[in-house]
Amino acid sequence: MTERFTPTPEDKFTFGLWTVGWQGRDPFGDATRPALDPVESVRRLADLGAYGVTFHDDDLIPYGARDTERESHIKRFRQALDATGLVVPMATTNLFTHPVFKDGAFTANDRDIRRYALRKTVRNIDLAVELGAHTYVAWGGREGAESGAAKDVRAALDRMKEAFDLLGQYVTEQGYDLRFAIEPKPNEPRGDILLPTVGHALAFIERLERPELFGVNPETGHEQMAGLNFTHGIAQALWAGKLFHIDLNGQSGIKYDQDLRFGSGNLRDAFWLVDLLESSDYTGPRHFDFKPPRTEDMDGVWASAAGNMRNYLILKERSAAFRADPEVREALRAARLDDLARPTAEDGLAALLADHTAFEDFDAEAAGARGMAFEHLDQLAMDHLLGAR
Ligand SMILES: [Mn+2]
Repeated sequence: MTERFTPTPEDKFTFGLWTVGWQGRDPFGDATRPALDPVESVRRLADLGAYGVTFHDDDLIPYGARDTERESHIKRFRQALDATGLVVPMATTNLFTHPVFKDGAFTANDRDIRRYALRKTVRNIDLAVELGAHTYVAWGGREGAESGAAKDVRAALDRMKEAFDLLGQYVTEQGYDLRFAIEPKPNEPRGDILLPTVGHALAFIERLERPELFGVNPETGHEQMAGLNFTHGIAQALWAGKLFHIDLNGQSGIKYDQDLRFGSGNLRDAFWLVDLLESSDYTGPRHFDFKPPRTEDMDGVWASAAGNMRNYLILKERSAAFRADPEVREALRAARLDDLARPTAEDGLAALLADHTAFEDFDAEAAGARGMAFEHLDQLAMDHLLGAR
């Protein structure tokens, strides 16, 4: 492995315990790998050069564990963190595995289940803060429906807002330095999931009591499952000041959630994503939410985990080379990116309306005949991405 693609904690790569710990159980087949001790995951990820780990409450503490058992799981995990220097920048709640959540958690039709879901979340928020997390992810995997009359979507959104307002109130009253990142997904496991895309989530956040505490945690595959351009979604989240966290993985087009290692599937979009992220003011973790395919044994799991980071670093180098290339700079000018960055009417509305060159004397035929030179620019990007320059 080339030295320059070896990750270090400064790269801020993080992994969910549920990623390397996935045993390969899918709707059609049993587990193909043994259970993985979270302590082992922490050690192996540290050895690979990761910066941190993240968890759902039930990844760390088996569902239904007694308090004393719970404490001993937390203690072992904390000792592994201390021994390796790995941090916990983010945590989240499992509100989807147990049958109680079959119709959702914060938007379940049953009120007592909604109250239970909030208490389960609050309990894990306390643990997240104890372990040093500053971001709390909320993926509403079961918040949705398979049929029309079963879910009054407007009432469900009222309940979703109520839940997030209560959680915002809780962290504020506790004085926690913790922000929430809502993770959109269009479907799976529900037929249709509420807040299906980055755009839906951004619009929802503005209706909350404390919108400043809420941002998004977009996942590569989730946007691509909806046929959307992931990098454009990330750009809009950045533009809105709402990119609080990010889930990187790979996905081949519009199909089931593949959770392939980062760089698989749409490689061109992965290139543009790294290009965007590295030129942005996002300083948070580069979090991988992937599943090592169930064909792999444990050696394959660690190879897959390492591949995420290696691909990111390769793309980061390719993007830097693209941006530094004098021919690219010239091509960007030819494509008039500098013109796009310039306000359309910095002279004001009155001056625009009085400007005959803007309309009366404007030669739309000549302007319409001008080439945009985008293909040359894109080929330069391809050359850099493929290592041909
Ligand atoms: Mn996924």
